[in-house]
Amino acid sequence: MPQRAAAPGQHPALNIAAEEFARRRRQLMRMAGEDAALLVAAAPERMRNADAAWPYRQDSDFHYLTGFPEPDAVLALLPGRRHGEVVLFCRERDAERERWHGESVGTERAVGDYGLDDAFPIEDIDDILPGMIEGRARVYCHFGREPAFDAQLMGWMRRLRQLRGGGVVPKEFVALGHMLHDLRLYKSRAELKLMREAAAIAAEAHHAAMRLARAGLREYEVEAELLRVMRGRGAQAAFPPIVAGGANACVLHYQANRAPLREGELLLIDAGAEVDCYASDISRTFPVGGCYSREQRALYDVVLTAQLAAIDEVRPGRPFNAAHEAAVRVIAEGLCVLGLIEGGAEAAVREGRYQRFFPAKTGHWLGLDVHDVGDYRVDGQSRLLEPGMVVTVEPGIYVPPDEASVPARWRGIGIRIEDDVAVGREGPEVLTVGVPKGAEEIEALLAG
Ligand SMILES: [Mn+2]
Repeated sequence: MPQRAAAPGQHPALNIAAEEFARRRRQLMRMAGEDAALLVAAAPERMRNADAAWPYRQDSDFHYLTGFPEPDAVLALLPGRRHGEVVLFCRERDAERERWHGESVGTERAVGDYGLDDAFPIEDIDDILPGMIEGRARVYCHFGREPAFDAQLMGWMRRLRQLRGGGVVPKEFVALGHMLHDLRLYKSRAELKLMREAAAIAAEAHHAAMRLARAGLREYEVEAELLRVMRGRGAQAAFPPIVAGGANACVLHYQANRAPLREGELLLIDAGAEVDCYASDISRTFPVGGCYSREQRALYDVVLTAQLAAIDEVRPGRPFNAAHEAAVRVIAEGLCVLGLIEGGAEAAVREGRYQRFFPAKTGHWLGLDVHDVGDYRVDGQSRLLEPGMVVTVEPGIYVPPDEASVPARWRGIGIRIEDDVAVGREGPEVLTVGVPKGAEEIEALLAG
């Protein structure tokens, strides 16, 4: 990926200042302690077939700590090291390679542009890194994820032992995830800014999709419209969009996107944009043809009421799970009132009978990953929300097309409404306000 020279203190092509990346690394080193080493690898390039690679996406942890965009790189954090604590191993510049694959950053520019202390060619890592780890008590890294990295790590330990006089091998390997992922859970102002941008672009894409969708089109034509808007704004899709007409909406992770849209059916779209590696995630469900039927509208209003009740729980001090519990209550009540489940709502919740129509959870952390990192429970208890955390709120009702326990008119209706919500000091901040979700607002938009 070509890199322009960066303005001082600023990453090239990034909205997050070099100082913020440096702060994250310092925080992590402080948590790990003076006698630790931390190793984080870039995402490997993955081949689709022969010499055609899958589109490259940097590893989120590596990005979080460096902003460095290339594969074939390893970050070593070495707290207290006299010659520099922050060391990157990366590709050296190579004219022949660049002729085929484009410009790379190279060790020289990496130091200046990314605020590192030192950079070495990745080819030399086996010779250099073991000596840097020597004498440290603990190594923090991910293991059991990338077989190639696991093997490399063991190789470095073997080398360490072979150092002149016999090197001191670290006593402990510690999983880096817990510490690092806890940092990633709290979004900074700059991160929230990127997430608002990712949300705004996804909102625009949903708008365009709503305007385009009509009977006779294929689901993939609507998908193309979503992608057109996202790519047109310089963003990527954060995940393959779900464009699910009619009963396809009852398949929670529907991927085929090739059925024709039919008049009178609902269309569920779940699509998000990614901006500088930060994701958004929006779902809307609207009628092909412009008007909700009576049954569709009844279920839609239940889901919307549940979603609003759940969003209201996204506040500092509330447990993560409170939003889900609020949504479950509203959905169970709604399903009872409409006669889709028998008996009282309380019993339906207690016995889990609502799960036949709402089998999912109401949300997840959102950030660099769509299903972002971070523990949902602490000491067995649902984690309390704090300012800077971001969650999705996405209740739904899905009546399977073969659900014999309900009258036929309800069958095959699938509805999800999803917004991205930041925990603000004052309360919930909905990042995805750009797309209407009231049934009448949506009908007005479709009529326009
Ligand atoms: Mn989601």
